[in-house]
Amino acid sequence: MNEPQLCGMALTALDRPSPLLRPGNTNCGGCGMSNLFQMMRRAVADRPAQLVIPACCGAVAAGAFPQSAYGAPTLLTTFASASAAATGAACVAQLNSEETRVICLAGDGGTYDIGFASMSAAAERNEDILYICYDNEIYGNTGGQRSSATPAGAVTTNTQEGKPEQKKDIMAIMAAHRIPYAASLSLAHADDTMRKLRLALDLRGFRFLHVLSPCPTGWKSEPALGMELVRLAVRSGLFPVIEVFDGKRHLVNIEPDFSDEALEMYLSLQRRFQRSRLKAADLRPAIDRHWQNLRVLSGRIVPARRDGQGR
Ligand SMILES: Cc1ncc(C[n+]2csc(CCOP(=O)(O)OP(=O)(O)O)c2C)c(N)n1
Ligand code: SF4
Ligand SMILES: [Mg+2]
Repeated sequence: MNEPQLCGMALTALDRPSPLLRPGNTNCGGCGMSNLFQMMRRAVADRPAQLVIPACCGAVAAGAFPQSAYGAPTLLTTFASASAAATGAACVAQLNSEETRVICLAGDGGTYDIGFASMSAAAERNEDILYICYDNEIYGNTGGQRSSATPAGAVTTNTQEGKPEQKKDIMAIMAAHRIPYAASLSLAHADDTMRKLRLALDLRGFRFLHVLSPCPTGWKSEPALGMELVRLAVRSGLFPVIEVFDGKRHLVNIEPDFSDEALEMYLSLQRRFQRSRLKAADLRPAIDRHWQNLRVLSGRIVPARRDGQGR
């Protein structure tokens, strides 16, 4: 008997029948993760690839078996087992002398919180995995609870007055694992993002990419404004676009202008910050401290500010 036609589902890492994430999936309009997949598709091109996705909106987007929105073989896992499953897939590819890129795609909940232990362990073992965290700063799939990636002041379903704690610095945490490559990606800066995606796909060992991923549903923002929000986050210095090689060599890829106007705009375009009435001046000291540290790490002299305080 013939095998059933699995509705165009990719069966091997060499299959690339259609986009990595097909249209008509369940993602909300304006979802940053959908944009990321369009860029990943172009970066992956004809490289053999396999996806590993723990619980998150990306897992729901796959749809119900035997259909799949993904144009690559996809393993959906529990939070805790994603990096372990990706390790297994990478080992099998190596044993079979296959060039398969194993891409683990997880949300901030799966990365910063619930899947952190196995992700950290895979990074420490330097497994041959490209791990991509799309960070919408919320547990989006379960209705919008806080994660440790949620920024201070953001209202979520379980931080009704705005989250009191700061966002974790995941790039510093991953750099401390001394993995071959860690980079933060701005979806609004396509050239830089495509370069980093291709580089990360071709490197070996554990590579970590951190993507700020607009979520109109959780951020209470207009779906059409996602890329503008990312641009404002980068311009204001809120989201540093950097890369770190072997946990040592730090490079700043996009220089912000540290505009308070951009920061105000970023806050005002998202209703999640409305209740805490956050202003640029509330965030600026922490942004300055973070950049001061990045300047030291990247070996750049800290330029004096006009007010003489240095940045
Ligand atoms: C161990 C465990 N705890 C909780 C859940 C419920 N759960 C499913 S998806 C999700 C949120 C995931 O958030 P994130 O990883 O940021 O992805 P997003 O939904 O934002 O895309 C949660 C809490 C679960 N599936 N397993
Ligand atoms: S809830 Fe947010 S992350 Fe999830 S599909 Fe919708 S826009 Fe995307
Ligand atoms: Mg999330």
